[in-house]
Amino acid sequence: MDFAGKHGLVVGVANKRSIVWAIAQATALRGARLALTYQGRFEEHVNDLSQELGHSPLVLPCDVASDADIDTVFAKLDQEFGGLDFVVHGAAFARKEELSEPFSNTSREGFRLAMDISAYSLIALARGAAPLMEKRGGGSIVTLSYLGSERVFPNYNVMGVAKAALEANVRYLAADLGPKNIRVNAVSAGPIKTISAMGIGGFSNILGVYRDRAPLRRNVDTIEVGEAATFLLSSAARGITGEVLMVDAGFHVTGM
Ligand code: IMJ
Repeated sequence: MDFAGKHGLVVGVANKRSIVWAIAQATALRGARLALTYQGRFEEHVNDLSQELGHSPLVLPCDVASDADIDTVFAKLDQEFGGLDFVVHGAAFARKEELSEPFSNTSREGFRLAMDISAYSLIALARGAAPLMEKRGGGSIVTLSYLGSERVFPNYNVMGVAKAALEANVRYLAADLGPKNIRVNAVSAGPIKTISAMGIGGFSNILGVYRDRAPLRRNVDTIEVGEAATFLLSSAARGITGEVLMVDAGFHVTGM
């Protein structure tokens, strides 16, 4: 899996525990030049982290809820990279209330926000990336999902609905952009203690249940999720699109 001469955009890095940070490291290590975007409050962290990557990465602000921000990012990438080979999407957000109250209390605004940030943003990024990828004869887009898209997990609530929409986005984008040789896939990771797990009631218990029941009898880490994503981004996966690749130590196959 060689990324020499390849250019990638990585959206959704919060800190060094982020799954997308592991993907950034894995691709940069194999030769990719990256642009990392950050959402407002993560500027310092992402700036500091970027210095650990090779190939002088670009670091740009991007609120995925803003079409103007997204337009600015792709204009800059066109200028600096002259095209784009891959995109890594790891943006997700739901309000605290939606992740703690009964699901039937999900508010209209909470639903809209979770869908906008966690699902719609993949469509907006794919649309922006497509013309730059066409200049390279194609590209690969990878997003991050979770089994809560198909099964009910306590408190995952509106994020489960947003991940279901995200996985449907993967299939529809794969069909739409496939003729341009642009592939679109997701990695569905097992639970990992990242900033996205912070303040989630009973998260240690969830990790324990996965460890006990998963065929591999352990949890996964960001390095192995990063390497699976790197595979999907690489030419080794050139025949794969519209897929959701489970990286969860096999947990999803278990019945009881
Ligand atoms: C999140 C909530 C409830 C159960 C959960 C999770 N399980 C897992 C997660 C079982 C694995 C983490 N996950 C897969 C997510 O997609 C998390 C998304 C998320 C997390 C937060 C926390 C802080 C906040 N908003 C959030 N929005 C989305 O304010």
